[in-house]
Order: sequence, then C-alpha cells, then structure tokens
Amino acid sequence: MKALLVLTALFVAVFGKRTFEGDQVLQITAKNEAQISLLKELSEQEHLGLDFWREPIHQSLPVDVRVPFNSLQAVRAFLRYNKIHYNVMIKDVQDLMDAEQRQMVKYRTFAKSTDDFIYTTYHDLNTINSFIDMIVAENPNMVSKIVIGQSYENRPLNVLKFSTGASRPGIWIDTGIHSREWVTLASGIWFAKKIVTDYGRDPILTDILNNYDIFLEIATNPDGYEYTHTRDRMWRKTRKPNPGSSCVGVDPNRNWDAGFGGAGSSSSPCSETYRGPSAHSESEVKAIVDFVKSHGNIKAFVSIHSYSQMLLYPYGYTSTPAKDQAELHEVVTKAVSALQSLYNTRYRYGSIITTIYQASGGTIDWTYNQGIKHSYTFELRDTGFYGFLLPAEQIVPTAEETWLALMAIMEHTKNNPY
Ligand code: BPX
Ligand code: ZN
Repeated sequence: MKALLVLTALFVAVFGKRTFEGDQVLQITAKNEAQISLLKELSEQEHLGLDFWREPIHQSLPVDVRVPFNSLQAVRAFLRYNKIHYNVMIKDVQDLMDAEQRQMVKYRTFAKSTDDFIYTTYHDLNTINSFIDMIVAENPNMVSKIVIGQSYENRPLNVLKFSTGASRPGIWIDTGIHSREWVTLASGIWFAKKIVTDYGRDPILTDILNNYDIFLEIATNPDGYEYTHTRDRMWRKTRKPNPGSSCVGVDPNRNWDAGFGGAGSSSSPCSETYRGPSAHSESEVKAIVDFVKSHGNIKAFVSIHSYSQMLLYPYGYTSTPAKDQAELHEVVTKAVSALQSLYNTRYRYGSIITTIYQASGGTIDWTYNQGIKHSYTFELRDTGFYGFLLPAEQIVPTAEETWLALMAIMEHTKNNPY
C-alpha cells in the first residue's frame, strides 16, 4: 500500500492528473456471509489498491469496487476461485471520465446570469462560486451569501441564505461534503435556482419561505472538490495532511461528535473513512457546528450524498432507535413517494444503521442529538451503473426528483412545528 501510494503521489506530482486507464468497476454480488467475509479479506489486501465504492457489509447490497488495471487479473482470479459472482459495472473508468471532461468542455460558457447558466453539466469550483455571486446579485431582497468559515486550504465556506423576513427558524441543506459525489453539487445549484424561481409562484414553497429561512451550502468540501477537478476525480475526503502519514485527508462524514471513534469509522489516516484525530478536527465540519449552535433554531437539516438511492434518518452509530423514529419514518415514506412520482426512481429508506451500515461520527447523528428532529441524509442516483460518474444528462432529472422529496420534508417541518 505504502509503495503504491508513494507511486500514485509521484505520478500526480509529475503528470498532473491521476489517470484510471484500464481500471474497471466490478459489481459483486455475494450470495452468503462466507463470501462477504472473503470480500472483506480482499479489501484488506492493500497492495491491490482497491477502491470500494460500496463496501462489503451484508449480502443484500452489491459490492462495487474500482480495481486498478494492474490488479484486475488477480481480483478476477480470486473471485472465480471462490465462485463469487460479479459483473463489470464500468469497463474502463478513464473512458467515462474522458466523456465527462468532453461534456464539460463543450458546455463551458461564462454565464452572465443564472438564466444563461448551464444546469445540465458539471462545473468547477470557480464557476459554482460565480453562480453563487450571480444569484445573490440578481435577488438582493431574498438571497445573501454568508461565509461560515474557511477550508483547510483557506477557501471561503459559502452558504446561500434564502430569506424573506427577519428572525425565522432555519432549514439547512448541504451538498458535496464528499467531493467525488459531483451530482450532489450540481443538484444544489439547481435547487438554488428553483427556490428563486418558485418563490411567489409555487404556493407551498412560498408558504415555506414566508416562515423559514433556507441555508444551502453547495460546496461543503471545497478543497476536495477542487482536487477532484485538478488531480484526482475519485477524491472523497478533506485535504488536510495527517502528521506522521503520507496519506491526506479526513472523512468529513466520520468527524462529528456523535459516537465519534466508534465502529464504522477508521483510525487509519490512509482509510477513506478516517475519522480524524478528534471530533470536529476538520474546519469544514467545525464551521457547520458553530453555525448550527450560534443560529440556535435550525428545524430541519438535510445532508446530501451520492450514490445508491436512499433516504436515511438517524442513527448510524447505534442501533438504538431515534426517539422520533416513527415520525421520521413517516416523513421519509412521504418524501420517497413524492420523489418516485416523477421518474419512477426507487429509493430505499430507514435508519442509517439498518439501511446501509453502521457509521460513527456522521453529520446527521450529531444534528439530531443537538435537537434537530428533522435530520436526514440522501444518497442520490444511481444504484450502480455509473456510481460517482453519473452522466451529466442525469443532473436535472436527479435534481428535479430530489426537490420533490425536499419539499415534502420542508412542508412536513412547517406543518408540524416543535
Ligand atoms: C450516510 C450518512 C451517514 C453515514 C453514512 C452514510 C453513507 C455514506 C458514507 O459512508 O459516508 C456513503 C457515501 O455517500 O459516502 C457514498 N459512498 O459510499 O462513497
Ligand atoms: Zn458521501
């Protein structure tokens, strides 16, 4: 693993952008616990350099793994020898990334207004920041930008505030806390435009915004997002170096003070789920913690990830049910049915620990324990055709259907004050 990491680092330093030529994503379906155990053993073979897009947890969910070209033969042999079934989910990872880049270049324009802005492509961090400034300038009475802190690399942590009156309770939405989950940021941009378009036209949204402020952090991990555009499309974590390790970054969805350090998080800086040296060690996380505490009246908190099509509520660190589980379950049931009504996209839903896996130090476990009853996490499209490399044609449909679920959550929050 060390040698591979050093080589990868060297490669990036010399050639700029990490490439994934010949890498494949395999979708593995284990048929019993013994096969899951074998897959876990496989994942510990660090020299193979495997990148688990979905971890082996239990047999009900497929395991998606990006296999570097040089490890393909060994992994295929291992699977065949153990009679573990798999399909090739992505034949050549670099081909998909190249298509994504071509698409971005083709639609790269310098929009002068949010009406000209292209919602059907992915954008880099600068373009997202210019979108934020445009939407603020165009809607001075409703939209403002607040800077809740700085990232490790000193980028501003920008939050859009949509507000039609003073001292209202708040609804929080964040996207992009995991930087490779690009469709979440693209959806966040679309949500911002949707809010300013629908206010005064859609009676339900108008009612929500006449009673609540909406806070939207689109680039929640800006250093990571910039890195996915310039160096490594598959970067997930923050970009803070880890003392004593050559591995960089902390998983910002394991860094919160809710079961911090427990099962479903790693103490190894090289892990994709490294929890960090202490709770709230990441400035990107601490900024939200400080914001939530100082605001003091956030009534709904929604943190948006991708992929696997799920809508989840606490807890992730414990199997003790949340005390509001019945109501939260009712809300996600409504939200998922609204989402499905548009394009028949099917979501799983339930608590984090029962629906995906145990995960400690997650965002919404902390917000829930702070007293924000309506704490939810989305995992947007898809279920394992493109994974993190969701084609840009799916951005707007994904955002549209997700918006219906968000509206259901916000409407429930408004109608059930607590
Ligand atoms: C979501 C909320 C709380 C705890 C875990 C999740 C699942 C999320 C994660 O492991 O942090 C999955 C993901 O969005 O990161 C996608 N992925 O597996 O890379
Ligand atoms: Zn994520």
